[in-house]
Amino acid sequence: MNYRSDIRNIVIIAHVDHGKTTLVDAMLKQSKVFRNNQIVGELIMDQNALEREKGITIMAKNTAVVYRAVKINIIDTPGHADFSGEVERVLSMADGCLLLVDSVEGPMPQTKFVLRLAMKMGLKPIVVINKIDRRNSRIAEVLKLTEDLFLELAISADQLDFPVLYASAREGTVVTELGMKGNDVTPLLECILEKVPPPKIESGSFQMLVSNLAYDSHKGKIAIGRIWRGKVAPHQPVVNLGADGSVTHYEINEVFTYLGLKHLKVKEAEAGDIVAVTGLDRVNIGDTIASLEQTEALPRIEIGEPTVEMTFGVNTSPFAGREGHFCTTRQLWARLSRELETNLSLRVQGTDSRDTFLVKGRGELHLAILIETMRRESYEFEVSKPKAITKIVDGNLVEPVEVLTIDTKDEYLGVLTELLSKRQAQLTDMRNDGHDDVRLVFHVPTKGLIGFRTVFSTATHGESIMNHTFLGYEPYHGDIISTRNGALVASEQGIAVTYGLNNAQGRGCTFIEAGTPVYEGMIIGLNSKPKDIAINVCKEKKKTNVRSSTSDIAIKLAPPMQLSLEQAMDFINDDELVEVTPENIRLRKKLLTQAQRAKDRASSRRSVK
Ligand SMILES: Nc1nc2c(ncn2[C@@H]2O[C@H](COP(=O)(O)OP(=O)(O)OP(=O)(O)O)[C@@H](O)[C@H]2O)c(=O)[nH]1
Ligand SMILES: [Mg+2]
Repeated sequence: MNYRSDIRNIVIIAHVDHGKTTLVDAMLKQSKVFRNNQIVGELIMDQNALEREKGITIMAKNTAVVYRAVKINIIDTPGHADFSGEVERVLSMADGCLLLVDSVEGPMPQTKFVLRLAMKMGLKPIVVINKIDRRNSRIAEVLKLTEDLFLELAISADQLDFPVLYASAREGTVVTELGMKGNDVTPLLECILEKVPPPKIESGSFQMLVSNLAYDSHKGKIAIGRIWRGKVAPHQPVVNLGADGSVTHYEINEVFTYLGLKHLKVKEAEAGDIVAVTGLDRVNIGDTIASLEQTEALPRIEIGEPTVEMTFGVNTSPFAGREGHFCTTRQLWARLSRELETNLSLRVQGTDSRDTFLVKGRGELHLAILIETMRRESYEFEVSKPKAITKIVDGNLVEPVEVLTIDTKDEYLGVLTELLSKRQAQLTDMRNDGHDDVRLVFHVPTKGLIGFRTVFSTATHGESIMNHTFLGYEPYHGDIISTRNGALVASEQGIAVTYGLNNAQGRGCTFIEAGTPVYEGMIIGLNSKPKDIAINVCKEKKKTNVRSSTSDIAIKLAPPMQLSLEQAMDFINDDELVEVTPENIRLRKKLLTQAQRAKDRASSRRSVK
């Protein structure tokens, strides 16, 4: 067995926001991959529009820096639990991992989740305690907790022998001992060279595992992955070994390697390196590309199962087709099928209705990001309330359960415990920092978390942070009864006017402004009572000849509560839908007319009897 001493492959893993992408910034900036006058900004790798807007990484991405003539291939991963599939997909490319831990927050559920994966893959870990510049950092304690986590998760003894570095990714500094003054990230680069094993090279001819796909309008599909054996060059004949055992012949078109943010076109790449190749138009993630002489497939990538599902259907509202370019079943299906190629933890299946598909993902955010992306691409469709996916194991109904961590203040303890107990959550840990900051840890079924984020941020006035990570399956605990109030539902099609909306505000709060087109069955607000009520928001004030003393006073409406896509998904009940178009997010009853809804209520009453 040979090694390639001129390469190291590392993946950066951590809980959300612990500073992975910022640390990559620091490595890129120090390795001078930018021109001196180039303004590069922050979170350079988070290039996707939604990543920039939300300030989170959604997709795992490759980059590389050169240090002392060694190329370090770096894979940045998302820390949000909903995108765990992205981490699972890329781990096999690396030999080592940088586990980042925030010096204040310490190890969080997702830290444990990703570290467990990395240990299972046998990656050599380097611990980086990050954000040491934070005022209330508790570095010694965080290190102790991290060591405990390793004791729990390490599979072999040598995994317990990990180096620890201290970083301020934002300042671009890393030190090996606390108290040292940091200048740059050199200690990190040195540590990677020294501790991460160089890639092993097996003898034999070309073999690579596809871990990612990209598209280019000129080059077509781009397959990205690590070469395990041999060499690859442009125009080389290869076979692609698919999931179903299929063997397809291709000729490699171009070969690229990474450097900074660039793809470098190369004449040849060798085992141990991470490359992007073009010319294979039917390749999928998990496939092996191999030479004609040795057509052996590598083990496929294992991805965790989805936990949340919802339907995506053709828009059936009276406003269908007005705002989107892509509105048909065929277009919706084609788009979802395309998504399946790269979004590995997503599943799509048909339903009883040919215009509706069941889409399954790793959490509400995973699905919300897909919906938002499609709407920006000018798709128009309707989605149902997200639901936790139950399954039958050994004849028993089981459901997904998660660990929920909440960082909050003492004063919200009561309200949070009450809200969560209704959602079948069990408090498993509670830590007070001696002041009024508290960390609560719960076990909660996924179904109890659906719609919880909105309630949570209202209840704690936006002053608390929640995170949840998949734990496993447990016997079904029974249904959770929705406690949402009824909806204010438009009773007629037209344009909402101030007078009509003012009437609606007498019943509850409204979601739309005067001048908004509405249709019968559209939800325009939240009732302050449990039942739905239909209201004509297009109704003008009756004109009379008699002037009353108050008639000239303009009505002042309270500002509408405008729901974001995620809030809308959280808000709706099972008999409701969210209509998503490039321009609007509308809420509606599934059954649009009052007559249909009355009939449905009557028949469900009968079926209960
Ligand atoms: N004070 C301080 N803040 C930091 C440091 N490193 C990162 N941050 C901040 O922490 C926030 C999150 O940083 P990111 O680099 O986006 O974190 P991430 O781990 O990539 O997050 P995800 O990809 O969404 O999981 C940003 O506001 C950073 O500016 C640090 O060393 N010190
Ligand atoms: Mg990131």
